[in-house]
Amino acid sequence: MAPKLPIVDLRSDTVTRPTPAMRKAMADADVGDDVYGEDPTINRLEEEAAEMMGCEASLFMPSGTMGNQTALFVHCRPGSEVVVEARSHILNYEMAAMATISGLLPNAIYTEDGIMKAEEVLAAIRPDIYYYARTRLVALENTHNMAGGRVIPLEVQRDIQSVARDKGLALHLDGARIFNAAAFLGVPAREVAAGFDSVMFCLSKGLGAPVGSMLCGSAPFITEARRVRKMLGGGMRQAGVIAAAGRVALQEMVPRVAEDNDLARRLAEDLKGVPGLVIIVPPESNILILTVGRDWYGSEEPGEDSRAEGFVRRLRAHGVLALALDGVRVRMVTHFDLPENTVDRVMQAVASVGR
Ligand code: TLP
Repeated sequence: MAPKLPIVDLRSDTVTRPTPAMRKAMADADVGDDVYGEDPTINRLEEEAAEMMGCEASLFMPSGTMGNQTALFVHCRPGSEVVVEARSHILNYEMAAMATISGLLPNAIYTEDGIMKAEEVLAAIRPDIYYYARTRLVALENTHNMAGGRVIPLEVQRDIQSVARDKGLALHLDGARIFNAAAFLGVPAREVAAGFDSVMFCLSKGLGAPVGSMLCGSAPFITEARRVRKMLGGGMRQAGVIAAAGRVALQEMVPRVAEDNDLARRLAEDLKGVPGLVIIVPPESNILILTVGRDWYGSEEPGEDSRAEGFVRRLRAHGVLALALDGVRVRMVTHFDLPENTVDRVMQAVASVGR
């Protein structure tokens, strides 16, 4: 591994740098033109990813967003609806792509904890009356990023899948951090991926690859997805140089994501004793979201516009980076590229910024 970052960068698990093994694999990669299907490293990565998800085939994507949006485009027709949880990434952080690219409307279900129940999904599905849009797809997010990294239990997924199947809907999983979910549940990732028509997961989040996500599904689905990826400008050429890092990510980094989940849990244990900070849910994976109390971290300084931003700015002065999500919520995400003493560093920083 490269020397640990001197700062404690908890803004996201996307901030990790490729490991020495990844850099070596990148330098040594066999490559070809992937638009002709001739990049051997990409072809191997696609086989390995499909196998891990228990799918027939997979496709190397430049980003998770392109993976999700390609899946929606292939599964749906313009003018139809997609059932999503209200805080999902697909709805909130993909620049309205489902509307602009695929002509889709979200049908958002508001939940307390980020976990939709089968009855709620059933109630959201439009009846077959001519003046309604057709509901075409249900998308789940596991782990659920903005719900504090919550893991959707497998039985909840199965219940939703059975409702969706019954109604003839397609099912997509945004599994950007599927390996963190699998580690929490103590099952192989293919069990979390089971029962979906398509699954997207990221190589560039907790697994440390510099670029890339995988879209997995049946062979006919992936054939279509390959066309859509090209249409979106995502056809890549000798991208085996980056796929090589993705292969190392799958081989070497998957087994260790449980450590990231554990670090988030230990961080929460210590932070929950701090007055003025409330952890929204005990972390199940590598994401921790807390709310910042006004009395403790409210700012009198000019130009500071929110407690969360004020808190984050003060932490930064102590070498700890976190992400202000809105006026009151702050996110911290654990990953392998953090120093050994991360919990101590965070606690020291928090102690020095308090009232
Ligand atoms: N999430 C990123 C940012 O977009 C906020 C992060 O730091 O968490 N699905 C989920 C659940 C995600 O969390 C993300 C990225 C994506 C999809 C999109 O992946 P990319 O960034 O590769 O397009």
